[in-house]
Amino acid sequence: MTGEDSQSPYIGEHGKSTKQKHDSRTQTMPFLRLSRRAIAVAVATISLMILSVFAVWHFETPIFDVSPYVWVSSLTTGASLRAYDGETTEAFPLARSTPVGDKYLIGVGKADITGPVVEINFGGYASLPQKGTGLRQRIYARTFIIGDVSKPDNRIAYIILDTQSGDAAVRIGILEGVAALGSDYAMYGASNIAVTGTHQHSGPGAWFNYLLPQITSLGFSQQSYQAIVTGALLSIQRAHESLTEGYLDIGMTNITDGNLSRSLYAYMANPAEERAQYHASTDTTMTLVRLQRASDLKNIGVLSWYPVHGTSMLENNTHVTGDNKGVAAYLFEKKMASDANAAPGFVAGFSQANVGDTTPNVLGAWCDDGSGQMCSYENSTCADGKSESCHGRGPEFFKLDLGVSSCYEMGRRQYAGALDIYNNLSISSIPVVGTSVKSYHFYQNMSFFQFQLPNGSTVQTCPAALGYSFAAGTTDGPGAFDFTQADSGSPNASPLWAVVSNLLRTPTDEQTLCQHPKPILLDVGEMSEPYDWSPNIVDMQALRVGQLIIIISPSEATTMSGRRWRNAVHSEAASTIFKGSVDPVVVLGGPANVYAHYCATPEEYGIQRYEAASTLYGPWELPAYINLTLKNLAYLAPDATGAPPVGPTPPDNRQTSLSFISSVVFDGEPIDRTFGDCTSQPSTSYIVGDVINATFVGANPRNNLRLEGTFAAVEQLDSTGSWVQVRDDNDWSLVYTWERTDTILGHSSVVISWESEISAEAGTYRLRYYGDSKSLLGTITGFSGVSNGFAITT
Ligand SMILES: *[C@@H]1O[C@H](CO)[C@@H](O)[C@H](O)[C@H]1NC(C)=O
Ligand SMILES: *[C@@H]1O[C@H](CO)[C@@H](O)[C@H](O)[C@H]1NC(C)=O
Ligand SMILES: *[C@@H]1O[C@H](CO)[C@@H](O)[C@H](O)[C@H]1NC(C)=O
Ligand SMILES: *[C@@H]1O[C@H](CO)[C@@H](O)[C@H](O)[C@H]1NC(C)=O
Ligand SMILES: *[C@@H]1O[C@H](CO)[C@@H](O)[C@H](O)[C@H]1NC(C)=O
Ligand SMILES: *[C@@H]1O[C@H](CO)[C@@H](O)[C@H](O)[C@H]1NC(C)=O
Ligand SMILES: *[C@@H]1O[C@H](CO)[C@@H](O)[C@H](O)[C@H]1NC(C)=O
Ligand SMILES: *[C@@H]1O[C@H](CO)[C@@H](O)[C@H](O)[C@H]1NC(C)=O
Ligand SMILES: CC(=O)N[C@H]1CO[C@H](CO)[C@@H](O)[C@@H]1O
Repeated sequence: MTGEDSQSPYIGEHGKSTKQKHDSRTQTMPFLRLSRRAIAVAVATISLMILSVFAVWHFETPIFDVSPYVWVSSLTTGASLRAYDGETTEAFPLARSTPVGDKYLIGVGKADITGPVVEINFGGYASLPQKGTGLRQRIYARTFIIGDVSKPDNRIAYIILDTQSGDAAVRIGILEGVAALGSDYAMYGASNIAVTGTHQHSGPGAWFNYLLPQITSLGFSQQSYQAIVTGALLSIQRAHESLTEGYLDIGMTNITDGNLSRSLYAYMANPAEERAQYHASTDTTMTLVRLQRASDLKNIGVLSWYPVHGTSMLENNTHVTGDNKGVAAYLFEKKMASDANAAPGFVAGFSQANVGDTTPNVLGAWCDDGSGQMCSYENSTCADGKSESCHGRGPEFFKLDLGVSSCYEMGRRQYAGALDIYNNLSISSIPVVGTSVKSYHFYQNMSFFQFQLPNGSTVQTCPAALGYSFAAGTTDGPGAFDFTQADSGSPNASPLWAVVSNLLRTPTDEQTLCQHPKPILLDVGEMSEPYDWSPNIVDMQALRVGQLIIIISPSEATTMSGRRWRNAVHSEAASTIFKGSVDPVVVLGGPANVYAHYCATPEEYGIQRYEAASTLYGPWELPAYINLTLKNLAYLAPDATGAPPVGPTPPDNRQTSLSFISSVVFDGEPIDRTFGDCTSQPSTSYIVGDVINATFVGANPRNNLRLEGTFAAVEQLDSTGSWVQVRDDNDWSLVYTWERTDTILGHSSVVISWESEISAEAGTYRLRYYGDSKSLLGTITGFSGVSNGFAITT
């Protein structure tokens, strides 16, 4: 089968033998007569086959089990106001009613990035069976542009993607796209565009630049990649076109029920004196910046940072969502649509922070083996000594709805915290002052990068490698193999993986020593066939607006890593850039620009739980990131000129990536039916809170992503007798599910399911489905179908 996704340049034509290289590493490989490239292709294929076998064991049937539920009417209540958590900065200045900060150029933009919602593996859990079957909530790019009024070329563009992370391929695509927009956009580029991900785990994958995260998605999908890049560019254009003068104000709050440490055992390895400086084992502070335009003092957006994993939607969910941060943004934007102080087109950005060891599964990790026990503290195992039955529980886990209700609740908590801050900003805030807007960016090669620790010792980082505990996964998504966390490296662990790991690459002695005490499972940084498995080159970037400094992290920094990094920047910036004039506010955003897995502290690294096993560049990764950030901080000074050397160019694998993803062949209509026919009608009446379903003759949604549009809609009959659309794909309550019912004849069905909210108005409604079918000749034709009307009563 050929199609847009079937680029396989290394199969067949390039598969012939090339000259042998007999170094110490290839000699450990059993297939000496094959080229390394052929071996790599074979191994990649074998890995996929092995993974599919495991997949069949783990998931016998397509999973879909969304219990009807009614969510809290949180839009009006919110949480009670909480005291500001003073752990990061000084107290608020006095109350005021007019802006006192400096003026900046400000602009916000939002655009749809929802790629193929079916038949594509989700990015995040790296779980082969987790392929999309539909959509609960569209995902977005949200861009915040801030510029210097007097030097308008000095700008930053902070992009938040509802994706697992930033990525090297996506970043290159965005930079190319911005360059093509012409001279109006000449001030945006590598230095000042930050591409961050919310770290959700329920969106289409297959857009990653490097091979390792492509394995479960069967390679690279041009369609999935392009949806993100196109939407990100549109959000930049919208933000750029909305630029106007305005003010920035910072507020903070303490959201104590929004996260939990999922690796407390590792956290406790950090020095006691250091831990004693903090009241909790995760950061509970949300920092929020409000963008207020000067013309009418209306607010155009908010941009916040709060650390919590986007793993509320569980590994067995197969509907696209923005996870808890997607919910928070949805609720906030919806609330602002009727807020007198908010401008039309208000954009709410909920950005990820030092997320590494946090979990939204705040009730802790439990063994689903009938024992009623919590998982072990040290290595998150259950009575059988394995991690597979250990699962973190969200606040509404008992609903057994694949995480839907817990996700909504964890999003609501962040929304409520942000709203608290927002509502208080007119009373008190930290106004952003100092007109300069600065940034720097460079690429850093992490392979054997030597530098000095503050105590003078010289240490180095290493080529990327993943330890044994990587394969164990986490309590948010346990690994499918019998690896455990905090593994000593002499495993009873799956011999399969040991074999695959040796086939792939035996680490050099230098690498083994460098990564010590990590037992290396996958020496990904030294594997470049058929193309690089993981990044060795990372993006180092920081942005500054007034006294706000944003560290852009390529890795998921753990709680303590984020604190050390922020504190180091805070004290250096206070004494060098600001010279005591104003107290800097330092936040960390990521994972951004490239996905460089995790960043644990050296002490946590010694424990080798998942986060440390996934700290790619060895024990000194965090000190290296801090060294590189501080060394370049002077580029953020008001009078700074020039830029750091660009550094080595990372590989661009967009054209060379393998793909085993098949494209849509065709869609067929059952006899006597046409696309869009409603084959199962809703009842004639319901009570608010009921789940209302309709089934339609469907077609594959990959034929047309309907970006900026919708697959599903609820229409209400208004007083003039017209049908008005009142819900669409953006609404959490409206769920689109696609199912292939006959592969040979190309039949499929679509269920539109409205989990009507208790706040829904009484009235007459109907459900509509928008689809696009593909003929045998490849022509794609749009259609829509509608259900009978039904009444909702209170
Ligand atoms: C909001 O303002 C009130 C009164 O000044 C204060 O008590 C409360 O802590 C503030 N809340 C936040 C989130 O800043
Ligand atoms: C933040 O919340 C935690 C947990 O309730 C509490 O211990 C801490 O004192 C709060 N921080 C501040 C500054 O109030
Ligand atoms: C989904 O996974 C959770 C564990 O994380 C489990 O409790 C639940 O039973 C699973 N649901 C289905 C339908 O498999
Ligand atoms: C990165 O550094 C390693 C070790 O010094 C070197 O072998 C490699 O060529 C470098 N990569 C690039 C792209 O410069
Ligand atoms: C970073 O390391 C270099 C040596 O590579 C050293 O000269 C410098 O002092 C270090 N910077 C910081 C801030 O630790
Ligand atoms: C410097 O600190 C590192 C990390 O704590 C430690 O391993 C090393 O021994 C120290 N070096 C000296 C000279 O104290
Ligand atoms: C997990 O931790 C327990 C308790 O420390 C220990 O007995 C067990 O050996 C550990 N398992 C592995 C595989 O490391
Ligand atoms: C509605 O459709 C969904 C998705 O197919 C299904 O899980 C659910 O059971 C249906 N609910 C009702 C009330 O028919
Ligand atoms: C470390 C910490 O602050 N943990 C809190 C996380 O959230 C739960 C409730 O959801 C609290 O009970 C914990 O104290």
